[in-house]
Amino acid sequence: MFTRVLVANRGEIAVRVTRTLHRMGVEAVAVHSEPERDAVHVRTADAAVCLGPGPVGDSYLRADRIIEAAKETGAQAVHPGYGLLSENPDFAEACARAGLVFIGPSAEAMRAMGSKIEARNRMMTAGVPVVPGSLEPVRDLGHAFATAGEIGYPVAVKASGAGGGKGFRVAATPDDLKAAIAGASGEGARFFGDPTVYLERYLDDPRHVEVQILGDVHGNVVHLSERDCSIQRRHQKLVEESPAVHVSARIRARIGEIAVAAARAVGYHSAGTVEGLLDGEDFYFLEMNTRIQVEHPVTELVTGIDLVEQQVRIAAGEPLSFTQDDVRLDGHAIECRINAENAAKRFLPAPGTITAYQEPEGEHVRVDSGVEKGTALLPFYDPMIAKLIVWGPDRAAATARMRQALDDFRIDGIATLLPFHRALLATGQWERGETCKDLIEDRHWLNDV
Ligand code: MV4
Repeated sequence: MFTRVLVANRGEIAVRVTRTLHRMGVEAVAVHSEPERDAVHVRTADAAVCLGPGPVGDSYLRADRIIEAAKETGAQAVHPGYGLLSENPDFAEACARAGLVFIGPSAEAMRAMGSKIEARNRMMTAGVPVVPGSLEPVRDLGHAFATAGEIGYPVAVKASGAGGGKGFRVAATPDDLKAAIAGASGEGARFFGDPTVYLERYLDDPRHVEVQILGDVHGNVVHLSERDCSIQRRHQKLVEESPAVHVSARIRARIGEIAVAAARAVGYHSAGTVEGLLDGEDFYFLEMNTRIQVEHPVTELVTGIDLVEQQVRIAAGEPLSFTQDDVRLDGHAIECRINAENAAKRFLPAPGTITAYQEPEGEHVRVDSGVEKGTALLPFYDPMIAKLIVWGPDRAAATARMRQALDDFRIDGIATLLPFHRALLATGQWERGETCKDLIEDRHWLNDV
């Protein structure tokens, strides 16, 4: 096992990774920007290296500085967290060249999943169901109209290099197709350097269901069941839960097997997520996320498995210590993302300084946070400052515990999503396990939270 690991991230995920490293008897090296030298994630680590000024391009995205920091401090491995450099295959390769273990999948697996068109083709070949549509890029408008006509309207237009909702448009009729392609292609070029788009059948109000998998370097792959992340605003997840509502044991077993097949198709090792759409009983592969995800704690609370510990053990070459049959689901877990945003003002980011901070406590209440009283929120970074995660024997009990914990959570000095979550979890739509799409995108009740 490693004796020192560099955590190449900030905020709550850096704190959370460090906590597991310490429990495993491994030292953690933090990295930070100049304005974050006193941040929680720096203080909890055993050593820290300053990367540069506040903007991520000058600090947390400086792969060269991070690798230098790991070498200087005697770390043997690098944990990238999520976002930032976590899905950058060039960074994973640069780590390897410097003699550092990248705690994540191979660069090849990341590249294979990075192109959505390539991923769709690989999955088709592996027998994994994908959303019906084209398996090739749109060549020109004439080709697009012909393909969309075969698929049938409405069609989804998606950028191949995209992920997480950028570069996604819907054409309800042929009249919308040209603009939808221009929109998706423009975003693909702008955000991912690739204007290539492809077409899928548009599913009306599907559920966003994703399966957590773990693979080791010896070829063992298991799934840890699914999460439902259907409650989103503009593709930003707000609430996640496990297990998914309205998923029977039979469907769970089937989508779990699909996810394991998807992971095997790219020789995947480490923790990964197979993201899909659930339309009635039909599950379709969308994309694979090759990192630890923000919402991983809900899976930890229903399986009792520490996913970061598993990532570290896998990176150290250990085989998985359990099989699929050993994975047991117990109860229900919910996570609310606590963003520094004002829901009443169209989720406008709310910078400022935290003047009072009191976390809820109690059995089966977990807070993963990277802030404290006095923390100044800087415009360069992710507005998600904490995650509130609870467990209960069933969904209703978990909901009741979450509502109490939301009431007990006090954050002063900035606007947060606490009032939004309190209001959302009190609705009948949440109680019935609906997707809450209409409730979040454009409802008047948000003006009061
Ligand atoms: C879709 C879809 C409907 N039909 N694809 C794209 C990015 C991913 N994160 C969600 N995406 C969707 N892709 C087809 N062919 C609907 C969505 C979608 C969505 C799905 C489930 C729950 C919430 C959603 C919010 C926005 C978009």
